[in-house]
Amino acid sequence: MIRKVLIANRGEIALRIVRACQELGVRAVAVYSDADAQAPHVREADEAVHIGPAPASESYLRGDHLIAVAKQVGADAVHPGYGFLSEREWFARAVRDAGLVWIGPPAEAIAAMGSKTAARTLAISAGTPVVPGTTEPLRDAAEAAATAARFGYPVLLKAAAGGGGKGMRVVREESEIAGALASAQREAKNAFGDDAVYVEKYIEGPRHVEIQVLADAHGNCIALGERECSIQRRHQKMVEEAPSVAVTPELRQRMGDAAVAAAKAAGYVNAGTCEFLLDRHGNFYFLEMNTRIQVEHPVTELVMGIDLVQWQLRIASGERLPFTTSPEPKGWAIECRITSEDPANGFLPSTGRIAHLHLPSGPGVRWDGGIEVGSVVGLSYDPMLAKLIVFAPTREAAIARMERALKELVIDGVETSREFHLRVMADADYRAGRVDIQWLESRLPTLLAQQAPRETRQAAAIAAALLADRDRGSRRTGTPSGGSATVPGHTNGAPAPAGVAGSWAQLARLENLRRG
Ligand code: MV4
Repeated sequence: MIRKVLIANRGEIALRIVRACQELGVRAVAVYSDADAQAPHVREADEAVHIGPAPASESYLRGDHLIAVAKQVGADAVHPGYGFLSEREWFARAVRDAGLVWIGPPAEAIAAMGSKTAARTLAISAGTPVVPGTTEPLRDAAEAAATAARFGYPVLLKAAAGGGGKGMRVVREESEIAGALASAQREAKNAFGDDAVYVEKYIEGPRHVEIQVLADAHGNCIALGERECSIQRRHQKMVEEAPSVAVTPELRQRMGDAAVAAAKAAGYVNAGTCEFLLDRHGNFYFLEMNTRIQVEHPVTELVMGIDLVQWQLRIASGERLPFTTSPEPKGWAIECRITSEDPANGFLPSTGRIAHLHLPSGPGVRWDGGIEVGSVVGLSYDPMLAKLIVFAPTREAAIARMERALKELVIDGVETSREFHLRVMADADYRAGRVDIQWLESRLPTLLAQQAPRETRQAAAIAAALLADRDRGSRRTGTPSGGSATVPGHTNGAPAPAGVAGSWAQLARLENLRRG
């Protein structure tokens, strides 16, 4: 049995893991850099250990140090979260070699899925459909041309060690292939220290649909339905849903079986995700397997009614899965990744101190966050501040609920993606489910044109903060200081002095604007 877990991560996922530990009666040990001394994941954990300066390379990425800390505090297991060291084979191995339980898949499964060509070979051996293409690296331009001709243009050159789109080149005709091969190899060498590049048929305009799997150490492996992840920009997902409008129960069954077969071929244990491309004709192709808990896991939790992070701990403790067949999703869940980025400014990361924060709540709303008032948002880590997740009986109701929750949300102090997410929710294509992996980037001009100027948005957030503060003040004193302003949700009391009342009215107009 696991009694104490060291959480080798930060932010919202560290807090998410703390919560799972506490509900299971397991002690949670947080670690923190200089930048995170006051962070919520540190305060909520049962213990916390300082691990170094802000740069991740000197704190959250120091694997050997993290293992030493785990031993020191008497932890018996390590949870890596996502990002950082979560998919480093050597770290999983070092944790195991230190006599600690690794809350994740075996190091061998991480290694097998780490190489895209090895993952393709495994999938093929399991009978899981992959995109037509090769599994051997290309030797030269002549071989590239011959192979591309065999599969037919357009083709996609991909780095064998790849991921995140690095070392990838679309080639539409033979005249481009030599140049594309050279640049893909150069980029792959720089990014991964390995210049191996192979060929796939290029699939035009597919959706990105992934299947959650859960495997125990006793040979049971089940699929937990799909997530629709097509709404992404530069390989960063912005909105995820479960289920997908494009997946029928029959397709879900086939994709689930294919994912389970691939996971079993890799000797997979714990939570993992098989990524697929789904084309317009309903054909699906295995791309790769993510050997970690993913950012978007909550949408699966909500429609499947299970706690994936708790199951990660239970599986690592040797528990058996209680089901042998895949459950069907119930209802609809949508997640918006709330980032400290300014969509109006090329999604430039925004920094600052959270001055005011009002979190949405009410029916079907979940906030997985890592910030609070006073949090300093810097540039040392990923700009994702939190995930806003909603759950409702139908997709239409879930979209309405997300719009309502985004309107309730106030973050003052940094630029965020909140308004942008409101525009996505209002978009006709999005509402009709007409999206693919190119949709968001092609729709950006339209979505950005609807955005209010930055000054207006900032002023509106400040207005919300002032109105909230006024309402708190009137509750404390029992003598409302408000004026004649009427804002839904903001009760106003007795008339205020004339000049002040006018200011409140202006603030109220700004607040209405903020709510879209
Ligand atoms: C593809 C593809 C089209 N055809 N493979 C992007 C990163 C890596 N995980 C695989 N990727 C893709 N592989 C073939 N044969 C299109 C993409 C792709 C993509 C995939 C999933 C989610 C977002 C994407 C954005 C651009 C390209």
